[in-house]
Amino acid sequence: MENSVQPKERVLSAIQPTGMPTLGNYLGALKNWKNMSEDYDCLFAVADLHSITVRTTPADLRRRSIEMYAMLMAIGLDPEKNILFVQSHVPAHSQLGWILNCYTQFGEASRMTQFKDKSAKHADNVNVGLFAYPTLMAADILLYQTDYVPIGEDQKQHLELARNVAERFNGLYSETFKVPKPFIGKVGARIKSLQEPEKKMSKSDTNAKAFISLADSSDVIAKKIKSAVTDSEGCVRFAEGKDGINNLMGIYSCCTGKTFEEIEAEFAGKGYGDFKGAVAEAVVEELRPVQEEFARLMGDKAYLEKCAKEGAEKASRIAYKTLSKVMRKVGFWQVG
Ligand code: ATP
Ligand code: LTN
Repeated sequence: MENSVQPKERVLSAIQPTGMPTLGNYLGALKNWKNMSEDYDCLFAVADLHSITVRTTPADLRRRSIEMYAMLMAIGLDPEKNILFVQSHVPAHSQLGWILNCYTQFGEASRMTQFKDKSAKHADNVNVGLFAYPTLMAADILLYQTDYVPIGEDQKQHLELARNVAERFNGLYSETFKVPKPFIGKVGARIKSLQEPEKKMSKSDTNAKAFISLADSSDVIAKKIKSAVTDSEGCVRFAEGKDGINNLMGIYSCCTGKTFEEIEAEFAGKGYGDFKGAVAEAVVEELRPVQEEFARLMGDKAYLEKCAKEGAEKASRIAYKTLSKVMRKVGFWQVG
């Protein structure tokens, strides 16, 4: 229908500034963000409030937040076309997060596997924020009446909780929140650790050989891929029990656009050495333009600040509409 301009559907996602993003974050999340940014009305956030659930130093938090913001722009997200903002710059997130805590059951939050994993990993600091992490994430999403949330598979359970909380609130009062849907890319959804390929690649892994950081040089990338754990079969094919090779095939496929069949044909009769060399080259080529743009942006802090300020203003305008509706429905005394 030529004459009716449909409003674009809305997309929101966020990433924690807990370190330089990894190839897993990039292929599983950020690249999808870029792909969606043309066709949807998008908001992307640096989830700094979430990142203090794990202890960090003030200097690291500040630097990593700036770096993550610059990285969003470096992967090609345009601050004029998308809303790029930092979560703590929009207080409505904390405000709605608190309210949603009161509409989420202790039992359902206790079932979150990320909470169980993170409390085992940081046994000396199992704080209430870690437990309430998914309700703050629900607030991030629900404030913007979001249609789709691009995430890696590890966040599916959190999104399910956000949907349940939204439905519960809508049922108790009246239609307030749009119930969001997950958007999970096919291949990059779960990039694995290079050292323990049964685990996901994670930027907070203590073993730097397990992940490729978007800041790694070509040499470092090649070395890490060369030392990736594989198996003794010596044949490049996707199969059960070949987690290491499956993972490298996934990475190669994401970077080159080739299917698994094409990759198997390309490396038929060749060893893992050849294959790893090709994977390294493909990753280096994929990351080169991102790294160059990142370096340029980090040299212009004033511009980054200006964009973050404008992003927060645009996000706040949308967020406060939902927040005031929620506050009215709950029954808070509203004056003025
Ligand atoms: P941390 O190690 O600090 O817990 P993380 O590397 O797991 O962090 P997050 O900031 O929690 O990354 O996630 C950012 C986005 O990247 C999320 O959408 C998440 O689903 C996605 N993601 C994280 N790790 C992977 C991975 N290995 N493969 C694919 N997607 C991933
Ligand atoms: N919990 C997510 C980061 C995150 C997020 C969000 C993702 C915070 N708020 C809202 C999507 C939508 C993570 O750890 N990957």
